[in-house]
Amino acid sequence: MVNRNCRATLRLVTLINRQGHPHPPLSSSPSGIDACWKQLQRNNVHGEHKIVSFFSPLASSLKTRQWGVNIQSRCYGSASVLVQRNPKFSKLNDEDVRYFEGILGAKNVIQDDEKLITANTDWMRKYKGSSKLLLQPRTTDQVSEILKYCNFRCLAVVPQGGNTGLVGGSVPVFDEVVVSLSAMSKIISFDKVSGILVCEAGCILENIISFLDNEGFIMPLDLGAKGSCQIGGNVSTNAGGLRLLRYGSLHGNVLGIEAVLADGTVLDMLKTLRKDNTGYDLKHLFIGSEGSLGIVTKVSILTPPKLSSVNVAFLACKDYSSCQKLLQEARRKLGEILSAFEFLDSNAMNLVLNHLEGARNPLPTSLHNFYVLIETTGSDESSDKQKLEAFLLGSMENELISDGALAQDINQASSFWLLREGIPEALMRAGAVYKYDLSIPVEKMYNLVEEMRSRLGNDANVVGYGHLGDGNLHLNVSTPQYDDKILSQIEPFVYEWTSKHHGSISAEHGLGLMKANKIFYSKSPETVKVMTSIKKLLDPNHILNPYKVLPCSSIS
Ligand code: FAD
Ligand code: 2HG
Ligand code: ZN
Repeated sequence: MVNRNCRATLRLVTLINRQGHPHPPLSSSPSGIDACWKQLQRNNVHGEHKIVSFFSPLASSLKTRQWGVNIQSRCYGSASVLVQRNPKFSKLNDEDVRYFEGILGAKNVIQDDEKLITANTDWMRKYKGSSKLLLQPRTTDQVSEILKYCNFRCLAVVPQGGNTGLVGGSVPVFDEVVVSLSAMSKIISFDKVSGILVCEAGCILENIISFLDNEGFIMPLDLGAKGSCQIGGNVSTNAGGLRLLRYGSLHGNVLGIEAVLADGTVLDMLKTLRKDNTGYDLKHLFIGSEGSLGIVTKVSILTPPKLSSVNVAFLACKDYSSCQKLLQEARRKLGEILSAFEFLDSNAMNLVLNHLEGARNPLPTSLHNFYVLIETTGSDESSDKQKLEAFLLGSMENELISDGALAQDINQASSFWLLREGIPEALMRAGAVYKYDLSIPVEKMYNLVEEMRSRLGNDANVVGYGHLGDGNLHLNVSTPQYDDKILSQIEPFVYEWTSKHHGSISAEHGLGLMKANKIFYSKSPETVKVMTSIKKLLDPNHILNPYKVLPCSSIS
C-alpha cells in the first residue's frame, strides 16, 4: 500500500531544492536534480522499500535518477518563417523602457541577454523569438498599467507563465514584450471548509500542491511539468494532465478568475462560489484562450480533500484492444476510486528506458506491446486494495493483462510514474520530435499510430502514449534530426485523419503558434468567426499574443 498521496508528495520533493526553493525550470542542470534525488531518498520514510510483482517477484533496485536535463539547443522549423510581423505594431524604444521602469522599478524591467534568451525560447527549444524586453509585474495594478500603455503604443505582448507550453504559445514570435507572471506567486486564501483556494497566477503548480498537502487537500490538476508551470498558465491553456479522468477539467474546477484586458481594464470575476447563474460566465473565455484575450492575474479553484489510500499498478497488455477492454473494466470495477488510467506503447517504453537514467522496467522478463498505469485513490485502505486486487485478478483471468506489478511503497509508485511522466523528457533527449496532442475516440486512437508507422517506415520512431481514460493520444514522431521531408509525410495527414474521425487536433496543449492556422480541422468557420469577434471586442489592436490561437487569415 502506498501511503498518502504518493505522487504529489514525491514530485514535490523531487523538484524542490534543499533550501526549499522551487527547482529551476525542467531543463536545468542535472547536478541540482541529483541533489533533489538524494533528498528524496532521505525523505522516503514510508512503508517497506520492497517491490512486489503480483506475477513475478522483482528485485530491481532504484538508482540515482535524473529529472530535467540540459537539452541540446535545436532550432528547427523556425516559427517566424510561418508568419509575417504585423506592421501595425510599434517597435520598442528607450522611452518605452523608461516608462516601464517608472511603473515596475528598474529591476523588474529586464534587458539582460541571458534572461531574454530563456524568455524567448520554449521548452522544446523549437520556437525562438527576439524580444528585447521582459517585464515582471508584482501586482494586478502593474499588469493593468503595462497593458494600458502597450495598447496605447500598439506594442505587442506575450503573457508568459512557466514557459512549459508545447505549442509555441508562450514565447514571442518576433519582438513582442514578454510579461512574466513569475513575481505574482502569493497564495491569497484557503478555506478549509469548502476547499476553495485563491491565489495569484504566478504560483508554481507544485508549490500549490505542497501547500494543499499540508492542509490535507490536493489539486484537481497534476502534470509532468508541475515543477515549472504556473496556475495562470494552466488555466490559460486549460491544461488536462493526469487527474482529469477523476476530477474533470479546469472549466469545472476553476470557480473564479481575475483578468486584465488589453486596454488595462481589470475584470474581477474572482468568485468563490460553487453556484452562480447570473448570466454569461465570462471566466470561461479565459480558460484555454492562451493569453489571447487577457492576462490572468488571480484564480480561485475548488480542491478535493486528500484521501489516505493511493495504489499504483503498472500492467502489461498484449494488444491495444486489451488496453481498451481493461479501461472499460476499470471504470466498472474500480468506479469511484479510479484516479488515473494512462497508457504507453513499447516504443515509448523503450525510449524512456534508453534515455532516462534511473528508469527501470518493473516487468523486465520481456518487452510487452503495451503498458497501462492505473492509480486508485480512496479513503479505505483495506477495501480499496481488495477492490484493486480483485480487479487485477479478474483481468488476469480474462487475459486482459499479461504481466503486472503493484507498488508497495512510495518509491516504487514514483518509479512507475516516472516511466509515464518521463516520456516527453526522454523524447527531447532522443533527438528531434514532432508532437501531436489529439482527442480521438478510444477505439480508433491507436489506428493512427499504426498508420503513421507504416507511412514513415524506418525513417522515424513513432511513439504512442497518453491519457487513455480521457481519449487523449500523444502521438510523437522521433527522428535524429529535424527533416522537412518527414514533416510533409506527417502533416497534413495527421490533422486530416483526426478530423475525419471526429477528433480534436488539440486535446489539452492548446493551439499556440503551431496550430493556429489548423483550427479549421476542429472548428467550423462560423465558430471561428465568433471567436474572432470576441478577440476583436476584447483586444481591438490584437496586441495580446499575436499570431497565436486564431488563424492569420481571420485577424487583419
Ligand atoms: P506557459 O507555457 O508559460 O504559457 C502557455 C500559454 O498560456 C501561452 O499561450 C501563454 O501566453 C499563456 N499564459 C501563461 N500564463 C498566462 C497568464 N497568467 N495569463 C494569460 N495567459 C497566460 N499539458 C497538459 O495539458 N497536460 C499534461 O499532462 C502536460 N504535461 C507536460 C509535461 C511536460 C514535461 C511539459 C514540458 C509540458 C506538459 N504540458 C502538459 C504542457 C504545459 O505544461 C501546460 O500547457 C501548462 O499548463 C503550461 O503552463 P505554463 O505556466 O508553463 O504556461
Ligand atoms: C504528457 O501527458 C504531456 O506527458 C506531454 O501532455 C505530451 O509531450 C507530449 O507529447
Ligand atoms: Zn498529456
